[in-house]
Amino acid sequence: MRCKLCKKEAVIRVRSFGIALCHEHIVEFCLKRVKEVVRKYRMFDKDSKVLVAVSGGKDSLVLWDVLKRLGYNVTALFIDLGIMENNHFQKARGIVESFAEERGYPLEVFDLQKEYGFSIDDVKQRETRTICAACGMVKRYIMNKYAYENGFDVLATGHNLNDETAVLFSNLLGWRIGYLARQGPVLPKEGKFVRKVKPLCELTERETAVYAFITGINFLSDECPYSKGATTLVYKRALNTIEYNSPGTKIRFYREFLKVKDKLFVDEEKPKLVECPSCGYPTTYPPCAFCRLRERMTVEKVS
Ligand code: Q46
Ligand code: ZN
Ligand code: ZN
Repeated sequence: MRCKLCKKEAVIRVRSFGIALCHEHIVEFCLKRVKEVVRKYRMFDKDSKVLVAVSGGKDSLVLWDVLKRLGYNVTALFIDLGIMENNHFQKARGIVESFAEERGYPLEVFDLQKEYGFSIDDVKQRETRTICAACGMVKRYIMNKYAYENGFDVLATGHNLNDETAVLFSNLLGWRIGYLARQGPVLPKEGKFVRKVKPLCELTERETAVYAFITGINFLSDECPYSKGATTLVYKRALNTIEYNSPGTKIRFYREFLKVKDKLFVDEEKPKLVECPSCGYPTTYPPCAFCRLRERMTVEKVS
């Protein structure tokens, strides 16, 4: 298999485009795709202050690296959630810190335990609900608050095409109109909710993996110990099977959805946002979910 552009030995077949690329040109391909996506969806520009949420996993580190190489004004935020099983967050934090140090990229670390007095392990021990729902809510709250209070114009996350199409597939199967109306690579700013973007939304998991491998990105390959049985995996597998038989399906599915979405899906039941009396951030049911969780965690610790 030879590279379409330079005829050197290829390392990947980009099936959706029907081309094979060598190690140099797949890196170029990823950079170009992100640059085009950022421009096409008007995510941000060279003057914007961008905060990238990093977890130590492949995609967020790839995103951070790609945006730096493209010359954007980027700072990364790592949230230490305090998940101790398998030393998960210790390992993740070490990887992110070394990544930043080796490349001279700016990094901020937010320690949940230090700042709020509880960790995700505490929540897991004391709450009966699914831990990922609580953890996801905590992460979204902190990322948004951090971005808002530190003057960032936009918050970027490492969701790739596989993630986006899996969510889209699941929302379509359940006809979740409100979610469909809101899904997309850009979520505009709304009051104290900062603008949120997904610059990797047109790159597949395989493409980001090859990018990470070729550019020498050392990432945390262990899954979070609490992630077992995520339902999106089922949708990802189904879409991979379809993609294998009909290359290009995923990217068409996503792009065509974005073209028709505003005509087909109207979020008529969009919940009204009010200010949380405790922290001042927007919520649908005050006090906000974060403040309620924080209250429960602190009260239970004291008693
Ligand atoms: S960190 Fe948190 Fe994830 Fe772990 S507990 Fe679930 S949501 S799986 S991306
Ligand atoms: Zn080449
Ligand atoms: Zn609140």
